[in-house]
Amino acid sequence: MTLLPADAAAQPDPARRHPRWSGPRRHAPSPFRSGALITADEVKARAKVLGADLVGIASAQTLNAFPPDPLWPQTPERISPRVKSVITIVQHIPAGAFRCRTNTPVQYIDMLVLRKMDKVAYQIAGELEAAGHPTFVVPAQETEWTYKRASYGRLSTRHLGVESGLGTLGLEVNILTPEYGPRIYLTGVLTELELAADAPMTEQVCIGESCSRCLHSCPGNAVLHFGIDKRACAQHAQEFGFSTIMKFLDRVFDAQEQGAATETLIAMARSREHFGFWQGLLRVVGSFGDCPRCLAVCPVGNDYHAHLAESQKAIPEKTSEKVALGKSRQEARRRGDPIAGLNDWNIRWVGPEGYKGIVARQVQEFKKLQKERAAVATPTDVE
Ligand code: B12
Ligand code: SF4
Ligand code: SF4
Repeated sequence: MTLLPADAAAQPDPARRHPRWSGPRRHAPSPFRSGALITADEVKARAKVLGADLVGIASAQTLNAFPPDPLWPQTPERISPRVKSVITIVQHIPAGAFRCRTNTPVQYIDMLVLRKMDKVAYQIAGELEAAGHPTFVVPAQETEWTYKRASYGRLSTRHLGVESGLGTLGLEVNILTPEYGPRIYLTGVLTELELAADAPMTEQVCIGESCSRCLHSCPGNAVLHFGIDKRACAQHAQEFGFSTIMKFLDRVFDAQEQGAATETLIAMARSREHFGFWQGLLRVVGSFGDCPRCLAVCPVGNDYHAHLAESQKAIPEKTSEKVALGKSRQEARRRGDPIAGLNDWNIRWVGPEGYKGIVARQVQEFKKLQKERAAVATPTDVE
């Protein structure tokens, strides 16, 4: 007689499941066994099977030794001294959303991308824990009230990405991956399991000052020299974010104090701003990720070469002032002027070797691959 697990009776017959059933057990069962050795390669392979687009591993020891801003250390240690490794999970934003007339499709799909990423991270955390290794996920978007006036997350997931060997920070401090440029979201899975860490890239992925397309496209003039003016960015990136809520409430309280009539207050509540908050609560749209311009125009990544090169070639926001600013920064770097984003501490995440033509190499390889594909295409393929 075969012994069945206790909940076997409750399980539906696998043969009778709907083929498109998408419950949590749709994937092959976890490969991790309690007491057995689990390697970094196995964890990465599993994350890919679960749907991660890219995955890398950083050592908690290194992350503790190199906080992005040492005055406000965003380190695993501050969350739990027991964490040994951080698995960085990346989900790319489909390029199609960047080909539209408005930003709304990106705003909506961002939310779906984050949802998928969280599911992958949650699943891998559960599987490692079931194999005996306590593991959890850090929030990918929320910030911590006590860190730098709530502008910092518990960990900087971009820096996790760099330390996990997945890319380097660009001129606008987005992390650029060779595969998808900056068009990604990232999260971190923190585990007490010791895993071999990936080596960070030493070559700068960002083309740098001679490109400056992110600077040209930025509606808020927020792109600094390997840095970002957060306040200026947030006005576009978070149209209905926390500071907009505060400004709205200030106006309502002022009006109330000045004895405004009930109808006036109701009219204020019927405003586009108030509607924006509701929309944000409902679906996140509007409360973050509103402005995708620096993501859309960055020429790094095969997704750009395949789908965006033509639609994003012209940058309507480009002005002669922005071009001049880019040039002056290029000269400043050539002269070796002190640049905060490239100082001895920060250069680690930008790529200490400088730009060595990764994007040009990528374009060549991409074109070669396209030619090969065209050559093997059968008549049915091209019909
Ligand atoms: C708060 C936040 C914002 C804020 C502030 C951004 C910021 N740079 O911190 C605002 C609203 C502006 C914002 C905008 C955007 N964001 Co945002 N954001 C976050 C969040 C939640 C926390 C950021 C954080 O903790 N930063 C940490 C610190 C280290 O960043 P920093 O101060 O810029 O870093 C520098 C300082 O440390 C500086 N430094 C400062 N002081 C000192 C002092 C010393 C002594 C030294 C040595 C260094 C130093 O050097 C660092 C390197 O430049 C993260 C998620 C997360 N948990 O990481 C997402 C995140 C960074 N955002 C993301 C995205 C996609 C965006 C937007 C594109 C959204 C959009 N479409 O509108 C824009 C892009 C803006 C840009 N170019 O940076 C993605 C980034 C993906 C990518 N490819 O990089 C993230 C990682 C979310 C995610 N989970 O994937 N964001
Ligand atoms: S998200 Fe928009 S406003 Fe912010 S840096 Fe990028 S282009 Fe500028
Ligand atoms: S647009 Fe150009 S300068 Fe800006 S991050 Fe991308 S490669 Fe770097």
